[in-house]
Amino acid sequence: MSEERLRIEKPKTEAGGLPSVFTALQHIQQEAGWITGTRSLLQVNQFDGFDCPGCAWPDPDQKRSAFEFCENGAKAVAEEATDALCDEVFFRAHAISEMAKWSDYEIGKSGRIARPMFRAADSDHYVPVSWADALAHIGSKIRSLPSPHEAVFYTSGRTSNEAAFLYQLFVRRLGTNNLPDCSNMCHESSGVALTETLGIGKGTVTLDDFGKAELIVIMGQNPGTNHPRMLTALQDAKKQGARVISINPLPEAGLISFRHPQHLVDLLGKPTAIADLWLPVRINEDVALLKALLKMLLAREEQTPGAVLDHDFIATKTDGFQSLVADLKTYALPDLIAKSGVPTAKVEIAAQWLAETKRIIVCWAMGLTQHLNAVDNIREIINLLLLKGSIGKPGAGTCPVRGHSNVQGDRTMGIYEKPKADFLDSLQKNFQFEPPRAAGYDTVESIAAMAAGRVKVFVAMGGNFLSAAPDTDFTGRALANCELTVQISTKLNRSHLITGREAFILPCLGRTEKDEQAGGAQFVTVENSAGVVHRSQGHKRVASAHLWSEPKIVAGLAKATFRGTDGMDWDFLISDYDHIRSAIEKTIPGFENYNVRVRQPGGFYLPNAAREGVFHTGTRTARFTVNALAQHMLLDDELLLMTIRSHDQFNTTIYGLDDRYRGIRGGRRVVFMNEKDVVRFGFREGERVNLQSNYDGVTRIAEDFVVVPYPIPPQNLATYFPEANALVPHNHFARESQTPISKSVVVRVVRAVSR
Ligand SMILES: Nc1nc2c(c(=O)[nH]1)N[C@H]1C(S)=C(S)[C@@H](COP(=O)(O)OP(=O)(O)OC[C@H]3O[C@@H](n4cnc5c(=O)[nH]c(N)nc54)[C@H](O)[C@@H]3O)O[C@H]1N2
Ligand SMILES: Nc1nc2c(c(=O)[nH]1)N[C@H]1C(S)=C(S)[C@@H](COP(=O)(O)OP(=O)(O)OC[C@H]3O[C@@H](n4cnc5c(=O)[nH]c(N)nc54)[C@H](O)[C@@H]3O)O[C@H]1N2
Ligand SMILES: [Mo]
Repeated sequence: MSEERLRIEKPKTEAGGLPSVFTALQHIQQEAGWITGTRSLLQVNQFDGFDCPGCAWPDPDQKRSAFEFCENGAKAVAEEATDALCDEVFFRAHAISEMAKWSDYEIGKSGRIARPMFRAADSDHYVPVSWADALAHIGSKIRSLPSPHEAVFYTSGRTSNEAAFLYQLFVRRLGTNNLPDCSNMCHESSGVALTETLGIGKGTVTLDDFGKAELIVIMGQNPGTNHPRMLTALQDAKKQGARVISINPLPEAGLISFRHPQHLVDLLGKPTAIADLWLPVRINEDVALLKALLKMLLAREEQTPGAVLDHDFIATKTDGFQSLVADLKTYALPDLIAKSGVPTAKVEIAAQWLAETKRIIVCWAMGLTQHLNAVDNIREIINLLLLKGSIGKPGAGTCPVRGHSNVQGDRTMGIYEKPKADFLDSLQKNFQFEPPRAAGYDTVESIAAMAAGRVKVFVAMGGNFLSAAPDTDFTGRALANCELTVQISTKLNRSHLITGREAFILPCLGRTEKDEQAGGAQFVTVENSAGVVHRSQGHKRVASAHLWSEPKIVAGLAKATFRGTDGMDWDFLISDYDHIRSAIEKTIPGFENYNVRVRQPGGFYLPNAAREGVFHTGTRTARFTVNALAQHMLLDDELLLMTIRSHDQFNTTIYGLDDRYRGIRGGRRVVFMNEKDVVRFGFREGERVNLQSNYDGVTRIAEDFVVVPYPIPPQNLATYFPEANALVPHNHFARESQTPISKSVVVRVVRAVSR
């Protein structure tokens, strides 16, 4: 992509406001036209409408306004509701090798995929294929594999509960747990740490808790861009007197101040300041910072015994406190603070606020989960909350802010390569088959297995595996090494262009569209970040008559694979999704009376023991843990790179080329660098550079980035995902959760030779 139009402006200090309104309307108008677009927008997050395909931020339980969406939700809706169509004429006109040269932005603008398409071996074109032929071909290929473990079934987190449940049932009936998902690259580290320490892999807070909290800490998360509706919750919390601390290498406009784009008073008056305190931590030094804060809390407790820690909670509900105290004694406070990079005075204010409050919420996202020691990051947060007794009471708790709108629900439905025995027992009992017990491949293991030829068939329920996964070239070769790749998708992306020897695109309905099955119009259900299960129903006319719903596609795959030998009535299940929900109800605890409760406005909460102060861990108590500091031995010319999202993208879907809040216009190949490093390396603003990483003797290069001096800690860099994924080694990932190290890649920056 040419970066000739790139403009660098001053970063903004305010999110929302009129520019949000204008941008939202512009995307809607350009993609879907005024009438369809506006009609769709008015159904977002309404009780009888569809769940926003953007993020997983919860909706208010009771009162909803007519406008329960944000600027970026509007972009997500516009992206799907586009009237551009990627049909057989399009595929005839464009060879696959030609499209592979387009930018992600250009690929995404091709429109909605209109019908099933097939790429034959050695062909450079997709051609139309009927559903019957496509499914028969895929089914026979899967059947012919010597072992079911030679197939991998990926899921992205937009898939509904109904589709996800059927998908895992199909895959396990086939005989494998090869069910990697986007969560492996996302909040896996949170799930692992939370399960170990609190006995549940999900967060504990509800939207209501924000109004009751005294202190909200936001770590490694950029809500102004990625969860804009969270700013409303923060604004309300602040009106109730809560303080907000942001812990982030970047100042992030949305955490500085906010004008609610739908409140006239806000648009005309003063914006609400969001973070009362910003701790500019160095990339991946959160453990050092948290340890410093823990030490300061213990010191304050010694000065005023009983005033800082919740001894009662520690004594009755936790274990491991003494080991934590002993470990903290081995560190010198000044060393920890120096390592964190945060000025001492700021750390002291944070410690004081933590000391004097009792109802604390900690929110976090990808800034903590995508590092070698990501699980440690989250365990250290738990240490903090446990010291304060800030778990299992109103206005306090954990808030891992989820990404995809149903990523949490997909896990609840069993999309997981390491399913629990209870879940498999339940499948066995209800569906009369012997489910596979051995763990399957997660995302990074799937890549390695495809590269090594151990996996021959790759099926993706949504997502864009190639661009989302680390190590783009390696992952591309791994996919190309497969005999067959199958993508179930709404829109064209790079994973359709780097394929196995043969490839299919199976086009599906999106969230916004009407879903008619034999039993009439259907709705699906999803689970948000707060564990609320609710319905989602699109009302828009389908983009093409050839589209199938995701549940119908899964049923089609299962029927074509088993050809009746599995004794399952897949047609019955999909004729009315109530039947799928009844099957879920029988299999998974917490879904009692599913079909009735999910029809109530706003749905229902799933049980969450940790929220009630009950911890299903090995010891039946919440667990303090001892974690080591991050170790980065950077050479003088090495820097630590985080790959982050711009304001104009949803993961690998690029809505536009601006990152308005950070002052970037008209381009994406930028690298944010501390002013001192710019000078130290002799670069200038706007200069073109290449980024290089080197792991285990393998050099990876991403070319042609523009240097942008920026308020980021020294020796730290930021650039956008997915452009920089080529630098992320596929075989370096978080210990315990195997999440790629996308937020701490060691790189060198070298001047690009002018062209
Ligand atoms: N509009 C929009 N919404 C989205 C998405 C999208 O792409 N676009 N993606 C969705 C998905 S799947 C997800 S997972 C979420 C992602 O939501 P976020 O996690 O907010 O996304 P990132 O842009 O990856 O931002 C990471 C933040 O962490 C900070 N950070 C990076 N490294 C560190 C570190 O070492 N320590 C600390 N303390 N901070 C660090 C970065 O400066 C940045 O502010 O958003 C979801 N919502
Ligand atoms: N370097 C780096 N890499 C990262 C990250 C990072 O921060 N840095 N973040 C990671 C994270 S948090 C995540 S969650 C992953 C995201 O990984 P994925 O979930 O695999 O990627 P997405 O870009 O969200 O997928 C977009 C595609 O989904 C399809 N799609 C959209 N809606 C639907 C639908 O309703 N049904 C179906 N079947 N398909 C649909 C469209 O074809 C679209 O092109 O990326 C990860 N990769
Ligand atoms: Mo994510």
